[in-house]
Amino acid sequence: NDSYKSSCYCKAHSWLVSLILSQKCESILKFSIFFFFQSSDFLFKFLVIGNAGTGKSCLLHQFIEKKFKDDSNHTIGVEFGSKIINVGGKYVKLQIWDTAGQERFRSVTRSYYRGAAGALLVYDITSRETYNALTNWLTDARMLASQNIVIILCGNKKDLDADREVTFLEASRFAQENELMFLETSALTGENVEEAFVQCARKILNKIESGELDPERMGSGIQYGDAALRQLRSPRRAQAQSAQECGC
Ligand SMILES: Nc1nc2c(ncn2[C@@H]2O[C@H](COP(=O)(O)OP(=O)(O)O)[C@@H](O)[C@H]2O)c(=O)[nH]1
Ligand SMILES: [Mg+2]
Repeated sequence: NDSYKSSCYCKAHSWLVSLILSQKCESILKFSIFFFFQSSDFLFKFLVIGNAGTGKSCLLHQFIEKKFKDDSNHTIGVEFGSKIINVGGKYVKLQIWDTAGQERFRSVTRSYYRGAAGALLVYDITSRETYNALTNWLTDARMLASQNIVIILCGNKKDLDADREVTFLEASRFAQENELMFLETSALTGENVEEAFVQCARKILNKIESGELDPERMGSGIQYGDAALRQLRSPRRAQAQSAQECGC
């Protein structure tokens, strides 16, 4: 009976080893490598704001999944998405919040805005009404998130040029006057979608590097990622810190 048990253990063990070595485990291994080694330097909270129907959920979906979300349900959508991007050699994890229908009732809460570092402010190039609403969205973002929030204006549905109601020139003037970056995007074709998020993240990084933004300030919408924390905990920094603490 004992020898039967040990042969079973032996078989289970060799099965486990062969499973680990088999190709089936390749994806698990890849995932673990990504999980353990692709750590981020920073984490930014992002918002996607603008009138309902402008394509905010589709932009988020296109950015995360790299495909167009073609079910047109407004309320059921991605409410939250996150993605790590490489910006000039730094890994930045974006935590992106989508209003997911709340904008219809103008009940986007204060907590939704709180501590956001960046935002995509979206209008629809085929709808002047959505463009006219931009000032209100902008006021809310600057008042409820932060005066320093970095905003990129996105004129979405660029693919529907024939139905355009807002010219590129007009919107770029608005962006300039209000210190916004500006791009026309298409969540349908994917044009400029990744660029919008990356440009916004790059501007935030530049502001951190120039000292204009302090990631350690409460509510900055920025956190150090695990890679940066490892650097912060490096021996040289620890030495400097202990020297400061002991007053030598
Ligand atoms: N042609 C075109 N349609 C789009 C684009 N983005 C979104 N839509 C459509 O616009 C509608 C509203 O999109 P949705 O993402 O739900 O808007 P939200 O309410 O701002 O989140 C949907 O029917 C989408 O299919 C785009 O870039 N081009
Ligand atoms: Mg939506």
